[in-house]
Amino acid sequence: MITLFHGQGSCSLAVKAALALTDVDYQVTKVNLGEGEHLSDEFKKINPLGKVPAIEVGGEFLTEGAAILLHLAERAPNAKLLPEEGSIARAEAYKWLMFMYSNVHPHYARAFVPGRYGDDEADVKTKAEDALHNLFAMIDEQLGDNDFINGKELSLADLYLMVCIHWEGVLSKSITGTYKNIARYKQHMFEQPVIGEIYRTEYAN
Ligand SMILES: N[C@@H](CCC(=O)N[C@@H](CS)C(=O)NCC(=O)O)C(=O)O
Repeated sequence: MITLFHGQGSCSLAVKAALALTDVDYQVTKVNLGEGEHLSDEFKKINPLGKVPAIEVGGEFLTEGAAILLHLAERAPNAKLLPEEGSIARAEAYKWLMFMYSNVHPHYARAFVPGRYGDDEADVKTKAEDALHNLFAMIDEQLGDNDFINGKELSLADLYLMVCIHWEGVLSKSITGTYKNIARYKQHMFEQPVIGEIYRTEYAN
């Protein structure tokens, strides 16, 4: 049994989607970010950084979304969350996963909570939004006619990209209103039964 510590609407949605795509036994424990539960002493025993996602597996805690996703892909190979081991396609999937985690996510953090990153919040947010649009323009180009970020097959990188698109409401210029390949991609992802359901039910309870 895996327990996912999940913040509603947060990057841990990628892990929630990955778990739902596998045959792994899991349960979700909600961490209310709005009420600061992630900053409690109790949660900091799970992740000293006070961030979601985290999973508990076999009495051990694992943090960092990318590490968790990669672990799930290894643990549930039947779910085919990554292309064939050793292939260039798999390396490309890693690249896009890291692209989201190390480029896109940090700029979103600045757009969501600019006051953490500088005294001139408007300036921090504007620069973050500009950087995000540069990154999404690259993603839009990569998507081209592809159904998924890596080409024809879904991979872990898509699960994280969906979260990054889902956050577009914090931006003054929307992503799906600006990039037509991304808009088509989002629609296509919503039509995937498991992923569509995860997003449709995320705010249901
Ligand atoms: N590098 C971490 C970043 C996790 C992260 O930033 N999580 C956000 C939610 S998307 C969070 O818990 N934020 C709470 C806070 O920073 O106060 C990972 O990829 O797991």
